[in-house]
Amino acid sequence: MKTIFSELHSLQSVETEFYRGKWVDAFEIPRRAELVLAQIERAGLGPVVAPDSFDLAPVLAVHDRDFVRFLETAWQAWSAEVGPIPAYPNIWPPRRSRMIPTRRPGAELGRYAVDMSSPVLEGTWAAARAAVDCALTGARLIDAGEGAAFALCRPPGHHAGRDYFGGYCFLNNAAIAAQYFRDSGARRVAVLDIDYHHGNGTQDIFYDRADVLTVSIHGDPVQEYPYYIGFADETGEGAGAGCNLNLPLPWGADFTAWSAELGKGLERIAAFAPDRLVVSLGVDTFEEDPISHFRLRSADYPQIGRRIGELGLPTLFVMEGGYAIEAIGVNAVAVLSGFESAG
Ligand code: OKP
Ligand code: ZN
Repeated sequence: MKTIFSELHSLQSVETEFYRGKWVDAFEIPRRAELVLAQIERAGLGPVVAPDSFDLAPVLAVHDRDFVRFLETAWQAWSAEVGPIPAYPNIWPPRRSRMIPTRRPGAELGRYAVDMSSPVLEGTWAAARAAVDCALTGARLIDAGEGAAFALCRPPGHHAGRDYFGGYCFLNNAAIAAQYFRDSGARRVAVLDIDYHHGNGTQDIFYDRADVLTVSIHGDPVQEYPYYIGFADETGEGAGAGCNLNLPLPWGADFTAWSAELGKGLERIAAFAPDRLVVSLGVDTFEEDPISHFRLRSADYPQIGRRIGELGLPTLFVMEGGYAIEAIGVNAVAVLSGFESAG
């Protein structure tokens, strides 16, 4: 399959992140994408192509207009007031706030950011837009008849909701691609999120929708980020009732346990009979991941891809997490190769 990749990802780059009360070496670093790219070439997965440029319409089809305008202008406003230093929120609106716009970039940052994981830098908007372009180009390739494509997106996207960002994410690449599929004629689209962390942004975006099924296998939010969302009893609302499936697992879950949840997710997707599948591909389920607590091994990843491939659906893979630097390439490409072995 083709990989869609943009060098602009490297514009989102910080040395450190705030983790458990300390500034530590950042986990979500440009090298992650470079190592996945290197493994794609080593494994001969297929051609690597640059993304096409899309306008903002597909972004605005899932994200709130004021939120998008904020992200686009945040660096300019912040750096004009504070100087050319990374913008981190340090204040958030209390519950029941009236959400009246302010004139201060720091206050606006806290309105839209849900945590300190996603600093706004000079190149953040360009990097986030390039990641969206990768996902949309992959979707377009699939609409043109490719059976599968891999959007090597960075920064990741699945924690970005309609009007919020966080968890290393800014714009929800997978959700934007899923909506693009709908707008280009797919009647039903499924999103399968196999990143270790719950795809809260994707759930948020499609929660009241019957045309997009969202399925996520993840660390139980009672003990894992994003904590406040991702519980098993969140099943969708309104027209979307029954169209969200959360499959949380406790810390320490091994491939046997994980695999059983994958089976439930795949069964639900098959019953939904979508025209297109988007896979939020995180490999932070790996036993050596530094911020995660599942116990999958490298030998498990080809099987994951093969089982997804057995659905027989046109499938767009979108890169999300994975922080065990030495294994991210091998594990991510193993899923993709496994998928192709099912075809
Ligand atoms: C992004 B993706 C918890 C720190 C959480 C943010 C994690 C974002 C993961 N102690 N930091 O889903 O891989
Ligand atoms: Zn993750």
